Amino acid sequence: SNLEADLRQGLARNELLVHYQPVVDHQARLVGAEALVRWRHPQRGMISPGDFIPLAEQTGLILPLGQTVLETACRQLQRWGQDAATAHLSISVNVSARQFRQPGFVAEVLDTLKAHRAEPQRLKLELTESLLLGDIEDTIVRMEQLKAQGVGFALDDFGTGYSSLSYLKRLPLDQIKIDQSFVRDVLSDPNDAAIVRTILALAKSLDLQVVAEGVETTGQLGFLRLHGCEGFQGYLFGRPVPVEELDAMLDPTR
Ligand code: G
Ligand code: G
Ligand code: MN
Ligand code: NA
Repeated sequence: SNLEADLRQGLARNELLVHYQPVVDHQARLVGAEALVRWRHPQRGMISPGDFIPLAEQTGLILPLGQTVLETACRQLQRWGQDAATAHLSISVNVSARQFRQPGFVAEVLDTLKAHRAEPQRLKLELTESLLLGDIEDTIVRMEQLKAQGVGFALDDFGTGYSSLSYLKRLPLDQIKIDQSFVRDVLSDPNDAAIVRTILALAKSLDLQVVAEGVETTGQLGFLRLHGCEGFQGYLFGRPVPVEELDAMLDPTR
């Protein structure tokens, strides 16, 4: 398709860039950021990933695209690592199934960390429940290989997929991210409130960190905190922004 040729060219011309959305703790302190890819198309302007990630997955362009995002994130981790004020920050990177299943994935991630002198402990990979539907043994092996070097894992969009609770127990996860669709109406929809409370209790009993996504109001934040949530992401704390804007939020004098 037209868009496919455009995307191929866009990758070659460095039109893909990464924005960062803040992730904060229970005291609203910045603990890290999620890397979210953007495409600055020369004619169409900024294109959001929802409009090209599916195409990238179909065509295999997700492999070079994913590698570009990973390199950008590792470069940023190395920069933050140089400064005591930012050395604690982590970056979460979304990983597509096709990327994760490619034979060289583990080596590619470790090589990229090493090449950019980024600390593996500061990198989190976000997997989705649909990715877990594949070969579970293979998934665990890959995760363990990366975890052995310090890389962390989050289960993204939690609650929207089909992952069974036995998977959740077997996988070496560090964190689950409550999907924003449950957070949106958590104050008005008793079902969403029950789901969110259940996810938080489950995470606690499995000793998993939780990040609630799509937090837009102090009311939602209050509910989440009341039920033990300790990590938050959403417009209340900040939209995805270029890294310069995130740095300015950290230190307004810089
Ligand atoms: O950023 P946005 O606000 O529009 O993201 C839309 C979707 O695109 C999300 O589901 C997100 O997980 C996905 N996405 C964003 N960046 C990346 C990326 O670098 N790799 C993959 N695989 N998905 C991404
Ligand atoms: O699917 P994933 O969770 O990786 O992607 C996060 C998506 O959610 C991105 O598209 C991001 O722009 C969007 N997002 C982040 N915070 C908020 C928020 O507070 N409200 C809404 N509506 N969307 C958000
Ligand atoms: Mn995500
Ligand atoms: Na999500």
